Amino acid sequence: MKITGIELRRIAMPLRAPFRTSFGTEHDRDVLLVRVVTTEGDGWGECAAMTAPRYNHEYVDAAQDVLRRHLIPALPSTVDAHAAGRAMEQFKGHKMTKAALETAILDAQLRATGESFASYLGADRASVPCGVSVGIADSLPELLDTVDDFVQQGYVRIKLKIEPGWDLEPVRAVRERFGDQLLLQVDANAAYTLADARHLARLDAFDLLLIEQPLADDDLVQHAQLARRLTTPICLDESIESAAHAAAAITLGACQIINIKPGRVGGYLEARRIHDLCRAHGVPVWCGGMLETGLGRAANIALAALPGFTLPGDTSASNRYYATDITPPFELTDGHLDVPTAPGIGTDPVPDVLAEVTTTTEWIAL
Ligand code: NPQ
Ligand code: MG
Repeated sequence: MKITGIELRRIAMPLRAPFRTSFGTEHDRDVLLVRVVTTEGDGWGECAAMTAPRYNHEYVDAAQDVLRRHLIPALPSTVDAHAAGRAMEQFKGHKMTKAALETAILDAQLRATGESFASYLGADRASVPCGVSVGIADSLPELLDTVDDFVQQGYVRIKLKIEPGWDLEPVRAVRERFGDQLLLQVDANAAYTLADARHLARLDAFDLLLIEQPLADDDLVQHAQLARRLTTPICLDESIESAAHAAAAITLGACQIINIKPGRVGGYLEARRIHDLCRAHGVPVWCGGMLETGLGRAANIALAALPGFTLPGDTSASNRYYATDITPPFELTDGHLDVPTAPGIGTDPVPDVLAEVTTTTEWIAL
């Protein structure tokens, strides 16, 4: 497969409601889309990076810059996803950016051979159960209304974003209102330190599925120390950027569960390696989310259908975040989303919608 050119397209997607986490409040999603044009057809990839380097060090302008200056020029003239991955290894970091390019190439390659992401990755289910991530609210009544709405919509698991000052009370309120049967977990996005261990242990009373990324991303050893002081299982998100990190975290006892986001770990090939490693070690995994449009969402749903994804993911419906998605919307049926079966990622942008949200396009001829 030869790439003739690559389009870097920036789109601005207004969020239906602001999304607040321990690292800030987002009102719009500024997304970089990569479209590779090859001798065999096109392929799409979506970059998970945010506008500002708050979740991790990556940000959208940096992603576009490193693609243009380094990653795209390093691609071999004949390429597939594995060859692209190898060609990009010489550059440090920028996993979300590498993932977007690798995904676009994998999409083109699979569309050309007529195979779906789900089939290629090894999915064994036709639909996946979905959870939803609930932002930090202004008040407990507001939070309970929001959670109630998601429960009514059929989400099978609720994740509450927490931070110091918004942790025990919201969890207690949701447990009291919705009962012990509700699958409930929390995500701190690295907002605590080991000095908070005694406080975090008070969450043990609420029978949570897990606590996600309580401590700093580079603090595997302290996560292992915290794990010994909690009965609530620790799940790592930001800390895991590769299969090697996953192996280290498991060996150290830094986590009992791993959140796999293909962007964060450099693409679907590395995501599958982490899945395989965790499965071999009996470590449950689930698919995280980065407020993807339908393009990123489609591929994530395929990944979430692999056998080791034994916990519901943040693979919510399109309308969780967007009034109008750039693809036909993913809609919940009985708390599940259907895994796309068409070749490649299995969906396409709607041209009119895509044109409407596009802010810039850059064409790089190869
Ligand atoms: C997480 N996602 O699991 C992330 C963090 C996150 C669904 O909770 C804009 C773009 C805002 C990406 C806010 C969920 C975001 C974002 C939070 C990702 O940690
Ligand atoms: Mg997280």
